[in-house]
Amino acid sequence: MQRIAWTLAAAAAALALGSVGAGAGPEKASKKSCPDGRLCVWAKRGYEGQKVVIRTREVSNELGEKMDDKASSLKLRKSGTAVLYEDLDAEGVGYCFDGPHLNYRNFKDLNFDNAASSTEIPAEGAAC
Ligand SMILES: [Ca+2]
Repeated sequence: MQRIAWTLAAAAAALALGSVGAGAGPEKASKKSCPDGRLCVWAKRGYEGQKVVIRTREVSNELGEKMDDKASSLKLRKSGTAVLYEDLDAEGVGYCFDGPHLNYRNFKDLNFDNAASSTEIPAEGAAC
């Protein structure tokens, strides 16, 4: 039992050292990263600026409530398709972003910059 405890402590110490030792890099990277199982949307192209992290697959107005008409890039770390809608409650024009592990760095290319207000992440694709 003692040995197991020591091993866990060593592993925890190694993890702590790892994050400290890497310096300022990880903090900057984390602003641009997106955790597994989430859709992350940024206010600026290239995964910069304010970030909204969405978990639910259901229609959600979280994006519109926190960052309405500002979305400019996204990462999808979830299976299925992320759909971003122009208006709240999945209304208006919708754009599909297929996953998993999908990145889209500039909505301007879609003529959909600074427009999205709601999201949905159907597991089995979407019609758009
Ligand atoms: Ca909108």
